[in-house]
Amino acid sequence: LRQKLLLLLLLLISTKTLLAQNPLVTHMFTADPTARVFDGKLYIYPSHDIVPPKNVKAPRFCMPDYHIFSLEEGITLKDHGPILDQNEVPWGKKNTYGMWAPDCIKKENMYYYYYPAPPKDESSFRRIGVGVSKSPTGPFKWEKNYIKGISGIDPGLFIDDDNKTYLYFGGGQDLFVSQLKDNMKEIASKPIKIQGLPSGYKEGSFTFKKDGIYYFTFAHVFPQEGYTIGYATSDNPKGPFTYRGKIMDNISNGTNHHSIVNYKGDWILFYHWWDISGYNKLRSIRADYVTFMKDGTIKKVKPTLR
Ligand code: FUB
Repeated sequence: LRQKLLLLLLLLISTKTLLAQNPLVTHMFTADPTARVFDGKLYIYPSHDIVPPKNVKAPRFCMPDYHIFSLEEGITLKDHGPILDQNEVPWGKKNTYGMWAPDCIKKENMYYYYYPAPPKDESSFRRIGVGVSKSPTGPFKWEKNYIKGISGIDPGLFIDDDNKTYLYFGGGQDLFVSQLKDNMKEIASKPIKIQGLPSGYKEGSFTFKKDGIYYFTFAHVFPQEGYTIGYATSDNPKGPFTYRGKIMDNISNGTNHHSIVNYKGDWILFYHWWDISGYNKLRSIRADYVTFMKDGTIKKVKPTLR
């Protein structure tokens, strides 16, 4: 028993150590981390920045594919990618390097991976595609068409206690939500604008529920400050929400796409910075602990930057 307790203690310490060891991934650039805990195990679904290859005119970000990471034994982050290349998107425009922030969610023992990409029919800046797998790390069976009735970036998923699934998306002055059908591949309701958010550019939303409160968090550009992480709360996943303030001030990271999950009893914020490159288009994912106050508000996170 003593040995087991010691091992448990070591595992707990190493988990904390790992998350304090920012950046979390050093063999490639990673951004926009959506962390998920499936059956007690931590997975990270980020996007992937690269240095633009020769002869490629650098788009705003240069993002060719997706990798998935899992935390093994609470110590090592394992890379399971690439799981989807830009030129394998059935409905996608080739060689656009536009594979922006994804998400993945588990429903009834299946895993659904959502991603935005530029469509070959050029009907929109980004459409949102989905793939399904029996495993959180794939392989995924990719749907032939994008999800009809919505367009935009940054898909974010939330499944409520009653099993209703919501797809949040968008980047701009407004963000949107649609309920999904049980098949997870079609919308059940037309997108509605999320009410109650402050003015200014917003993107990269992440929704979760804690103690009966729906938290809607989002990257938010303050005119004088730049990208921050803001949050709003509601008693309904579709809103209207009440803006509660900032979770993180601007850290000059270019954008501030993030996620917040509870892993082994700790609330953790995953976000990105440019630790390795010194350049905010070649980002690296990181994590820091989040503190909730007794009244449900969130204490501003001070990132452990160097
Ligand atoms: O990383 C590419 C795009 O920039 C993401 O989709 C946005 O959230 C922003 O981080």
